Amino acid sequence: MNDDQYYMKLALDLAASAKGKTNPNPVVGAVIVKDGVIAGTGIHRKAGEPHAEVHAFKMAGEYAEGATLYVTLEPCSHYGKTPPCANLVKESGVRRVVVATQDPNPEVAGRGISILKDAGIEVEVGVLEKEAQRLNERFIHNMLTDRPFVISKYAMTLDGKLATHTGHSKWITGEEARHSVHLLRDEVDAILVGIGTVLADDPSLTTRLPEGGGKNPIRIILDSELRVPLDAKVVQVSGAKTLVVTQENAPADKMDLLREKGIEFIFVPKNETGLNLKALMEELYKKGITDVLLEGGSEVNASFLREGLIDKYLIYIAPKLLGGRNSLTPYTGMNVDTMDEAMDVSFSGVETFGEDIRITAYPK
Ligand code: AOF
Ligand code: ZN
Repeated sequence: MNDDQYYMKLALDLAASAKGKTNPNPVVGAVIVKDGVIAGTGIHRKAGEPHAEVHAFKMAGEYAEGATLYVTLEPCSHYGKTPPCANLVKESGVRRVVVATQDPNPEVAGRGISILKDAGIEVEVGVLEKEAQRLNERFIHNMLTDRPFVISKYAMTLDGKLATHTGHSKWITGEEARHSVHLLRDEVDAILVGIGTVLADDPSLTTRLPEGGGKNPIRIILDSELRVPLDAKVVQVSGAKTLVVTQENAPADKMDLLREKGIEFIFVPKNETGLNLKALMEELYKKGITDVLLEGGSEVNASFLREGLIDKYLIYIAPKLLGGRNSLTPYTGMNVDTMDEAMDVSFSGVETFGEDIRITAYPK
């Protein structure tokens, strides 16, 4: 690892510490180095608050003169909730700027880099670029598609089952794996499940961390026939907002009773395969939802897969075998006839949680 990579890695680690806390903004870290000494560090902590560079320059003070700035995302060039960082960098006196990756925000998209170059600052782009893009995969996806980033998460046995043939599924994975799921819930804006999962498991879909704290994502229930029971935990357990996705002609009296409980509705038209999920995703993004943890069941998972709406897979695998001719698998509703029609993914990593493993994968 050379010096540039070393300091960029530090900036990326700083940025990563704010993952899930900056939505809809990206995570960004900045490090200012003068004569081989770190003079300033900064993290963008929350949308609406100062950008990473602002904190780093505040710390560096006069040491910024002639220094190198390492920043994980191109300094911004626009007036958003905060003024352009490129101007601040230009006036700081830094001699060199190392950027991991360009900002995909159409309001920036290279303009920040141009401002710096035009000011005679030496700019290098692309140091640890892949890592920086992975770290902001959610933000980049939002900017390019105007849709939330969808993560398909499920826990299965080593023989690919989500439950026994009787439907029993508590628990497939152990405590450590389940804890990691609560950390995920704390990071995302929303969790989405189908009504089948609500009826079968009655989950509360809240974030429960033993160390306390944590934020509850919005609970989204796909329920085209409005079958959600009034005594379901997603209705009764407070502390998290619930959005029910149904059709405009759903029974008004039941909607009124649910509204009294604080439930909100999104109306989405049906198409041949069920609710129009692309339309739903666009609607959710307009409401400010930037990422969705898709937590099943296997029919809803299959609908998202068929529509090409899954952006990442987090697959927990427990060292257990269940068998069962008709036991559910993660995407039961999808029927592929021949191998050449299979959905291809690429594995990107494997982690261990107690006795379980988690595979991270992306669509190919
Ligand atoms: C940076 N450094 O630390 C961040 C940047 O509304 P604002 O003013 O906060 O602007 C948000 C946009 O600024 C965001 O969409 C992205 O393009 C950029 N974020 N840029 O130079 C930072 N967080
Ligand atoms: Zn900025």
